[in-house]
Order: sequence, then structure tokens, then C-alpha cells
Amino acid sequence: MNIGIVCYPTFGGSGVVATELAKGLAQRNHKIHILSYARPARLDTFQTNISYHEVNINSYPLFEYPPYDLALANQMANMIEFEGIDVLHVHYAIPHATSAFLAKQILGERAADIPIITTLHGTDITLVGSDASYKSVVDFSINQSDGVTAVSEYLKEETYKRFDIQKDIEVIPNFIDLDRFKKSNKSHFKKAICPNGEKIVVHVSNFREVKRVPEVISVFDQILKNDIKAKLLLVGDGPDRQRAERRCRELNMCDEVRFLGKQENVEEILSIADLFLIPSGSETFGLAALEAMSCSVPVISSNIGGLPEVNIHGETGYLCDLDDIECMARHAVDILKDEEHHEELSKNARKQAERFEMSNIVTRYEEYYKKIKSGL
Ligand code: GMT
Repeated sequence: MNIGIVCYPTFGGSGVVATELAKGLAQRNHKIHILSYARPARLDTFQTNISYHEVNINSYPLFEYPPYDLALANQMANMIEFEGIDVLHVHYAIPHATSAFLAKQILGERAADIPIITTLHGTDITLVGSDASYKSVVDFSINQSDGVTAVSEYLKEETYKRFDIQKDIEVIPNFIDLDRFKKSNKSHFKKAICPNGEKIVVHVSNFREVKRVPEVISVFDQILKNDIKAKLLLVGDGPDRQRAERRCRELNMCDEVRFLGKQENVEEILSIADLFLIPSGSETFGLAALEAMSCSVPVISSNIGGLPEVNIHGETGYLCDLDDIECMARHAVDILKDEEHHEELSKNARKQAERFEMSNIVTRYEEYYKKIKSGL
């Protein structure tokens, strides 16, 4: 098939899932056309069967806000027509599903049998999408899509609760490349960071408020106070970076915390991790947790959103109520102090990650494309 994939290019989950899906489909000889406003972070090397199209938005003095959605729709219409697209798969409802609807309207009969598939990822529903300024447009655009998928059961239910959706939503979860995300020997790296055999606690996110990075630091502070020698590696960057730095200064433990910024090869850092913390206030799936688990790292997360579908309490790690620092710290200390228990959780974490193995999920998307296309 000739498949158009539209996504945000950022390190955030939806862009990562879209790009990894593009790579998986390209390996199966589909021709993939990625459309975005910049080259996606995970599209870092040349890939046979993938072409990248950049959305051009020219500025004009009248436009205080350049109309990205229109430029996107225009380019989608061109792509469908001139590249012979069979399926257009957009990731994140806003504005991608809306622009896709417009592109299809522009082409009329010429695009009647080209399905628009929208994958809902999370904040497009739970935060941004539910905002009154966008809600009606999101409602409309989801209902106009020919196929709709969500990355977890939680997100599916939440979408039905928050919007007036008449479509069936198919749950196709996030996935993981088990060969890339596996524990590998990085002992030289571990020694450089922890010369005295300290434990390594890791958090990876885009440091938005919803990720609760200062809370990660508070949990880590409790770990140190329980006489565990440890280092905290914070991977990523974003708006809460300064608040996080302030929290570690207030707690007087900045020497034990390393801010590593955005990293391409997260699997190398996860390979030396003993524990992964993800205390998010909202998380429709938690791809970062899955990446950690695939590298055999136990996870302590909040008990919200789609996280319980990924992290299994008492098996692959622990889940605590939102903002319950004491609970997260207690479990963290137990895990880090008990090697046997740590070993068991690590094994289970990897096993659970295997349920989300990439090629199975890529097959599910392929089948879904065929099903929706044959219904048009
Ligand atoms: O979590 C983010 O800030 C990025 C966000 C996105 O929309 O790109 O991630 C969402 O989609 C990911 C991929 O499907 C999910 O794994 C994340 O849980 C979800 N984030 C939130 O719900 C906050």
C-alpha cells in the first residue's frame, strides 16, 4: 500500500509511535509518506520506502497566526492525489484529523475510497481536545474519520465519555521494538556515573507539568533518606525543568541528580537503570514505562489512565495513588533493597513488554487499514 502518515515531529509519544509504525510498515514493503512540519526525531536515518514531506507555511504580515491547518490540508490533498495514497493515517486529532477531512472534501470523488484513519494518543482527548475552544471541532473531526483507533482501553472509554462519538473505536496499543529496547551491557557507562556502585533511578519525559518531575525528585529524596546510595538520571527537557532544578536545590541533593536533557538512545540509559519512575497526573498509555520495562526495568507509576494496562501492580512494579509520594518511595526502597524481588520484577517487566511486541501491532494496523478501506 501507499500510506500517508501525518504526525508531530517531536520526541513526544505520538510522534514516536507514528514514526516507528512508518518504519515497521516500510520494512514490509509498503511505501510510506510522512507529512509533518519538521523531520520527526525518530526519523534519523535514511529509510528505503519512506519519503518525508515537509509542510510549508509561508508567513504573511496579515497572519498573526499562520494557518498551519490549511497548509496541512492543502499538502494532504496534493499527497493523496499525486503520490497515489491508499490510506491516510493521522496521529493526534488536533489539527490532523480536521485537516484530513478538509483534504478529502477538496478532492471529492477522487478521494472517496481513501480512508482517513485517526489515532487518538492522549492529550488530544484528555487535555487539549476537551478544552471548549477545540471540543466541537474534535468531536466533528473524529466522527468524520473513516476509522478511529485509541492507544488504550482507558483512552477509548474516556473519548466516549468526553465527546459525542458515533464511531467504533478500535484499541491498538503502543508497541515496542524488543531488539532495540533490551538490557545491554553498558557497565563502563554505569561505572562512570556510579563509581561507588550506587543504584540508578531513571525518569524520561518532556517535563510538562502533567509528568510531575518535581515529584520524581521528592520520591528520590525519600530513597536517599532511607540510606540507599543512588543517582537519579532525568532524561528529557521542557517547561518544568526549572521547577525540578529548584526542587533538588531545596532538598539539597543536586549532587545525586543528573539532568541529561533530550537523548536519542534512551535504551542505553535504561540499560543501566535499576528503577523507573513515572508519577504522571495523566497518561493514556505510558510509552516511556513500556520502554523501561522492555529493558527489564521495574516501574513505579501513578495508578491513573492507561498505566494499569501496562504496569502490573506487584508484578512488573507498583502503582500508587496520584501524588502519593510516600507510597512510591516505600515501594522504591523495597525494590532497591531486595535484590531477589528486584530480579523477579525485572523479569516480569520484560515479559509484559513482550505482549506489546512491535510486529504484532504493525500487523494489527495493516489489518485495520484493509478492513476500513474495504468498507468504503
Ligand atoms: O506524553 C506526552 O506528553 C506526549 C503525548 C503525545 O500526545 O505525543 O503522549 C501521549 O501519547 C503517547 C503515545 O500514544 C502515550 O504513550 C502517552 O501516554 C500519551 N501522553 C499522555 O496521555 C499525557
